[in-house]
Amino acid sequence: MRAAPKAMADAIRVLAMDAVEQANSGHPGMPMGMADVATVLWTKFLKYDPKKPDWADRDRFVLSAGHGSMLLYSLLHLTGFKAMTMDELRRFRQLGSLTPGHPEYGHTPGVETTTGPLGQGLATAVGMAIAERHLNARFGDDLVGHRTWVIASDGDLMEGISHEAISLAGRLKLSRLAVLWDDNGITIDGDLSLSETGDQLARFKAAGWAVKRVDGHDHGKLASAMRWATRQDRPTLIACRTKIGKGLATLEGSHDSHGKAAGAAEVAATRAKLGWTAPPFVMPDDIAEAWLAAGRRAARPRRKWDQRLKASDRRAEFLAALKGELPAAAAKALEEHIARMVQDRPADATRAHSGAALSAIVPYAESMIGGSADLTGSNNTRVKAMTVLDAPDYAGRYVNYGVREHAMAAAMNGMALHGGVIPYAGTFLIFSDYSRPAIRLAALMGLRVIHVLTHDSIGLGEDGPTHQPVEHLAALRAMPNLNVFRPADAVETAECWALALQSQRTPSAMALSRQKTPALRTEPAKENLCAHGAYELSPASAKAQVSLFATGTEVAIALNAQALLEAGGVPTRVVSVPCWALFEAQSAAYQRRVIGSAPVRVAVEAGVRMGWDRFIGEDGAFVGIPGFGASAPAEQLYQHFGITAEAIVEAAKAKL
Ligand SMILES: Cc1ncc(C[n+]2csc(CCOP(=O)(O)OP(=O)(O)O)c2C)c(N)n1
Ligand SMILES: [Mg+2]
Repeated sequence: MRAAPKAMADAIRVLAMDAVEQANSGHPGMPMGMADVATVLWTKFLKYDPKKPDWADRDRFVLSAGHGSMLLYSLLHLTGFKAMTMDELRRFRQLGSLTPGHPEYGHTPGVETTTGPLGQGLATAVGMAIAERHLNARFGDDLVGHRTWVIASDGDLMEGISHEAISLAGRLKLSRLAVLWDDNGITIDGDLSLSETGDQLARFKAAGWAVKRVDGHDHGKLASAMRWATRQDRPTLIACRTKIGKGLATLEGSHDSHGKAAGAAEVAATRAKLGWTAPPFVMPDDIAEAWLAAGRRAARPRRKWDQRLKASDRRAEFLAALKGELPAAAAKALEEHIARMVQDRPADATRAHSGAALSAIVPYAESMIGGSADLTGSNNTRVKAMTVLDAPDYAGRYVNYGVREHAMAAAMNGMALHGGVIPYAGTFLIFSDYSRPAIRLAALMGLRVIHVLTHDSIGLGEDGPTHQPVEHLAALRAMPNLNVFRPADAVETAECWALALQSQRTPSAMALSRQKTPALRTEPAKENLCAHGAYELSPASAKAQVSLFATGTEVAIALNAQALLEAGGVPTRVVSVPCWALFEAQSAAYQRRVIGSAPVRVAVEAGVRMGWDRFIGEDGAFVGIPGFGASAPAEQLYQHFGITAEAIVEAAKAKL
């Protein structure tokens, strides 16, 4: 006997309820409420292959409401993702299981992105949809043609990032993006009306989406709505009217079903109500088989796709793009650029050096997709070879993200997750605060996403303290698995770009200056010196009495201080520290050598001291900024805040 769709949806309900019960922790309400929507999507529309979770042309499914993780884990188990055994469901939320509290990318096969912070999944999905359209334009329908489906909750849509994400998606007419909103009118504190009276459909419509509302428990109507979504020329929102905890004996529709175990009595009563007689973590054969059959059906398009790929004359190029390695020609172009910079010794802002490095690489690295949050001219992120990525021809490689830093950062995560493209984009360093939650997810997921963060200090001048980062380097450096680069000249900037592009499992933040700074690396090097994170740029004339540590534009100031100290008979060395995280990855012996044994250590950075004691010790001297900046020309500010060669000399001498 074939299992009915309702029974298939109930299978999700019961698994979610039982797993949360077993863990005595988790969120049964959302998976139970959205079980019907998910059943229709995963049995009739979603293109995926449980046997090959990373098949390139699969549809992307994003559970933006990550608290409903049991919905996704149940689907993965039921449709036949091998790793997701019943035992893993039984071990929901336990150490080392494939079923952590919220879905984690890279941890669980079939999980497309890490979700949990509400709104992130939705914005990430926008990036996936951008990548899909771009690669479709580059490689054609034969190789790339899939959809991105999102399940989002009230909370996802209340978050500010949702505004940025949906307006960007609407502007780009991302017709392959569909959002299934769990329109249950409930959040944790109770009725949605406690905190929301807005009209989501009107909001999405205003942003350029096609919208529809359906009964989220009516499989027929859901299927019609999803079919409708696949025929639109713009992104689509389907408001699925649901009851949270649908099926629960007494808690159905109540916010009490959002985030805790229902309790033994409720679970028993619910089993009775659903007519579900199987014990926990046992799936009746007919239902198990119906789900596995759905998984096999969903995978059918893959065999045809495999044949098309085999026959394609773009096969090698396509696979290389997916692999994400930089073409040899691009690496070579960057090396030649570095050699040129050593010769030419340009004195300019490091943001300009970054633009020059990009001009050298981008023509040879077709997978790189640039952009800026409305600061293109300031970030130097667009090179001549790039045309704009936009509807209807998505072949361009430059995204006008608009003033949407948060969605930009999340969209870049989506692009990197999608694969086939290498995203980078710019804003001011100060506004990394606006994109930080997405940067954190990139670090957690281990994604190659490159943030170009210009105007990196008081050196930006007259825009004043609202625009002058002081704590941002420290704050970003605190984040695990994020490489924060602050290069000092053209050569270091190009070296840092090389490192960022090579770091396939680590995002990068490039802190770049607005103001000019002289060329410092004027001798050819045998290797990428920035790869060590810190290195001795200029040795002392004799046994060093003073070690100066500096980053970015302050390295040149430290070199001037070194000249003054040396002239005064104090042997002094200068260490450039372009990337703390890479320095921490060096051997202990290398670290000791670079920190050195000079009795006096001084660090120079136009920011707060936090963290610098690692280099200079508690009794070291710090030349930087203890508080906020000020509005004035850059040179005056460096004088005003005492970040000068003379001040460094004084600080060193006071310790000698
Ligand atoms: C950025 C962020 N803030 C807060 C939370 C904690 N949180 C998890 S779910 C939720 C809201 C629940 O309402 P809804 O999104 O409608 O989900 P439902 O209860 O309907 O499943 C909150 C505040 C979070 N996960 N992310
Ligand atoms: Mg809700």
